[in-house]
Amino acid sequence: MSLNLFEEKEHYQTTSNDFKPYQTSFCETKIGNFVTLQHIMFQNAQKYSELIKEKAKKFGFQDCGISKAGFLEEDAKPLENFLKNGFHGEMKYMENHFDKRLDPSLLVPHAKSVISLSYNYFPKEEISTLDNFKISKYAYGEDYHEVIKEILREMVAELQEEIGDFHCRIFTDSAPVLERSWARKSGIGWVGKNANLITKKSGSFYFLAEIICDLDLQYDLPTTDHCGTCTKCIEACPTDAIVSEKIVDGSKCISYATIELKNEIPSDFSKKMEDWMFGCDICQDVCPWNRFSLPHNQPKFQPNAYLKNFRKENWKELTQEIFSEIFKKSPVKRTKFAGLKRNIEFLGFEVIPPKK
Ligand code: B12
Ligand code: SF4
Ligand code: SF4
Repeated sequence: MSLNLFEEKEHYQTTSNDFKPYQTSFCETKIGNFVTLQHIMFQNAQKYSELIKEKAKKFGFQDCGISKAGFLEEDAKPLENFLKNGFHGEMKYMENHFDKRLDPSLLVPHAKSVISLSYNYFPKEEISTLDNFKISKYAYGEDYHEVIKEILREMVAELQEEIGDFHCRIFTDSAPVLERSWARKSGIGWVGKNANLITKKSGSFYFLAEIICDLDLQYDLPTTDHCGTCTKCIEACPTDAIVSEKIVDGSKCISYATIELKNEIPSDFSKKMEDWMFGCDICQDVCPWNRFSLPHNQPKFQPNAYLKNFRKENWKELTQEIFSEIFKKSPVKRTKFAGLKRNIEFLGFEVIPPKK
């Protein structure tokens, strides 16, 4: 609609020499309408953005930032290089939808805005690592895909009640969306040297999610990078998977080997796993910004009694039945029983000192 009014304005400018009085007043009214409409659109964008951020807080999101949907120019080359170098290993899905990954309007028709959200998963208490295999903090409780999507659905329903119907799709690690790039663009944090998105006030132990919608909104600006001269994550990574600043060779990452890889774990990982049986938190645990992480308050992310009490011996005796019981709703389901068993067997019972 605004485009039509804009065309009227162009018409007024090019034919202004032979105007008859009544035509002038007609066009002036149109320009007046155009300015008024623009003003209303601006006010709505501001009002809706404020409302979205209020709702994000109400629904428990840690941060919310908004970007204009469009082509992610700066990220095209890093993504291309990531794939060219085979850093995705056997994650073949990463090769699909290259264009959609860089431009959400190809994924969500008429997309105008990307609302990025972060959801804290930092636990109050860590599971003991004494005589135990390690599991990444993000996998202590129920599967975040389910938990966050449910929250997003409720949040969108409330927004639609107040704003009126708008078209949108919700995502969390569930589609070809460069989630860290959008979160960076909308100022939630910066991409650390460990490639994770980091926020000054809360570190990096949070999930990312998006609402991609056809609303015109008010857009946020990226924040600054606060890694400085620190290189703790690069030094601590036991497999040297952080090949350069902000670039992780996924195929070398323990998270990939224990979760994504379907085949045998390559011998290159031998004696480097530091007892991680599902995921890896090393490059985040050593990050000074994670001193500011505060515990989440999502009951569904609490570990169950098995996870709290199991020790290496128990994991070694794990059966399909117990696996199904412990990980009924957990993201660990992704590896299946055979995958977790493979990881545990790979780790064996060696005690490997952490990398200095
Ligand atoms: C594939 C994948 C993996 C792979 C590959 C990791 C990787 N670095 O790409 C593996 C299995 C190894 C993995 C591991 C983990 N993952 Co993962 N993963 C993904 C997934 C599905 C896609 C990521 C992707 O597109 N990678 C391709 C590269 C090119 O993209 P990128 O790293 O996101 O993009 C950055 C680079 O391009 C970088 N960059 C590099 N050079 C340059 C240069 C310039 C100029 C610019 C501008 C940018 C830039 O900046 C981009 C962001 O702006 C996302 C979900 C999603 N759809 O986005 C989750 C996601 C990134 N993972 C997540 C998590 C939590 C993890 C783990 C911490 C889990 C764990 N504890 O085991 C680890 C962390 C490992 C690490 N240090 O990165 C979260 C990250 C949350 C956060 N705070 O950042 C995400 C967003 C899932 C979610 N919805 O919460 N993951
Ligand atoms: S998650 Fe672990 S293996 Fe992967 S980059 Fe970080 S420290 Fe390295
Ligand atoms: S450990 Fe240091 S270099 Fe790595 S992400 Fe954190 S601040 Fe940046």
